[in-house]
Amino acid sequence: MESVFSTSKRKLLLEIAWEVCNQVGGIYTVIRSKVPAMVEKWDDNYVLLGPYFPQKAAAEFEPITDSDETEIGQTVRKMRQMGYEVEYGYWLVTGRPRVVLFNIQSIMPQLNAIKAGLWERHQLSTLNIEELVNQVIGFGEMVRVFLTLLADDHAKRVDLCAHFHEWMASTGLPDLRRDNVKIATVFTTHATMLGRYLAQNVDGFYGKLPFFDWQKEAKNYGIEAQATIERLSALQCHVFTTVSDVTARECEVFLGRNPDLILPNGLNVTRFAATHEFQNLHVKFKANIHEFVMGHFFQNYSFDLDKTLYFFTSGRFEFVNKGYDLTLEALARLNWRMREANMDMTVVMFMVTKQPFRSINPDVLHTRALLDEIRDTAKNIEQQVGEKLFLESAASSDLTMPDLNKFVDEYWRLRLRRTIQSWKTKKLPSFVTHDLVQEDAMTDYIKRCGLLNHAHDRVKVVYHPDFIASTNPLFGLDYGQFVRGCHLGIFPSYYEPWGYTPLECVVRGIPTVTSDQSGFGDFIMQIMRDYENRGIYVVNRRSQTFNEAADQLANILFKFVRASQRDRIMQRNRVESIAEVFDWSNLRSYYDTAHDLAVKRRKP
Ligand code: G6P
Ligand code: 1S3
Repeated sequence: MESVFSTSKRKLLLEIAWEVCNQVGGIYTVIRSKVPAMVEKWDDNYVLLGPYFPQKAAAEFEPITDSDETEIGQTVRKMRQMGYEVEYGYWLVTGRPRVVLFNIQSIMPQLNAIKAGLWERHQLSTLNIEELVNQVIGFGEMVRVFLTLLADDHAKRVDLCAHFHEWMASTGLPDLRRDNVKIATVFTTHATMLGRYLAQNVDGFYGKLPFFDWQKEAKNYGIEAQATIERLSALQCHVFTTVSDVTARECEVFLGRNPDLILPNGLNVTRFAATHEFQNLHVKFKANIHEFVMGHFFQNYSFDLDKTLYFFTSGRFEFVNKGYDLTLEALARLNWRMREANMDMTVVMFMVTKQPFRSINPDVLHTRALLDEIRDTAKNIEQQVGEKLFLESAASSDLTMPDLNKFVDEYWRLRLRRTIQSWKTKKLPSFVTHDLVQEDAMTDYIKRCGLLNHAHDRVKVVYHPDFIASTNPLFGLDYGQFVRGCHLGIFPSYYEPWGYTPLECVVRGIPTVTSDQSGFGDFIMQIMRDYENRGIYVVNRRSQTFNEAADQLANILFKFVRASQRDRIMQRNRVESIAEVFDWSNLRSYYDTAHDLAVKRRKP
């Protein structure tokens, strides 16, 4: 599509998000991974605006100290002269774009006046809002001031387009339109607040969707301010977009406008020149997971690690929305079917999320430490035997193999025996790795469906209530490495506007389960026919009951555990080969269309 930006003027694109230099969730991934593709097209004419949190920014922000006479540099100076605290510099991520970060504290004294104005002009009620919404309003106002100054001074010479992500960035948008500021606006919602709450709390949410009264529900859940900001932004921007057709269906009901465009999410995909390299990484990181599994389970009973598969799920603790209930239900059915079929395979399922905990469970840490001790002792014995065998062999004229036992001295024999003795226990391997502050829906469901890690269970469960990070002593892997070490990612979400987790498996060559109620699953069904053959399984949660969907998922898993190693290797190759579809160099074009359309609508 040919750009509609006027040819004589330079173009400047600003993207605004609460998660610029401030990682909270999925929007950070969208913005950060997209930077290289944006910079490739826009070069210096691409700038990001975000909030300034010194501790978070310290690691990824570098200030520009030289005098800067660009439009952005001039506007930053002007705002500072007005008394606002504004940081201006580079975001130290691949692509190194310019960023302007607003210190919200510097506008807080004016907060009440800003809120009164929002009520007067837009009937936005901010009574009893939580602290986060106060901060968001402060941020939105600073963004509004900045864009107004920028447009007043430079719109004659530069075509401006501002792209707002989510309500947390857009409280200033309605006033930009009201004041007729010369800037084209795009608003992308990455979910709807009401959808998120209602899907989690109302049975049969999708069937009831057309009949919800947004105002009544917003009041009911105490999210009037958030829902109203979302609605005002959707209604008043030049171009309204969301991340999937799935979320588009909610927009009309909750926000009163159908999205103009769908902007699917991508990643910055780097592929290896030789395919065996990612397969080798799978083997390498699987070895770390083997270590954890040995430490965790083998103190009580053992199983063949060559016949063990690692499944996992990961995401925020939205038990129903993320489909953790369905996953556990299907695993219980899989366990039963594997036992019935007398299978000698073992599945270890990692449920990775974030819940309040006091510390890693001391027993789990202790058994892990004892396993390390056994390894050290074995190494010492190996060294001792090796040296003595060498000396005896060199000195001997006898060709028979000496008795190796006599090379191990009493000290090491005893030490090995004692460590093994204190390691072995009759206690069942715990299904949760941390000492939780309180039991939760996950522990309840695990107990209810009897996945308690008995020796006879073919499916074992490890609930890890903390996100995976390389500093974590249990695995010593970062999240990407952990994904590579596993065999299958399971994400049959019930509410998921897009869902990066299955895509993060695909780009690492790991097969994955998603659902037709997730934006990613819906998208893959639209663009690909043989997705299942390629290692992307889509659970039907749109027209099936919970019970039917659990059966479908159990069937998928059962088929997966019966596949041969050769089949798994080939499937990993096939899934990895589609990664490029999701590279931003391909998906950026959706954003280009949105920006072109916004400018066209601002000055038809
Ligand atoms: C990769 C390696 C193979 C290895 C296999 C294990 O493909 O290149 O050498 O045998 O992974 O696969 P599995 O599915 O059993 O973990
Ligand atoms: C949202 O983050 P979430 O996990 O709260 O935005 C993400 C990026 O668009 C999206 O992947 C996810 O489904 C949404 O829910």
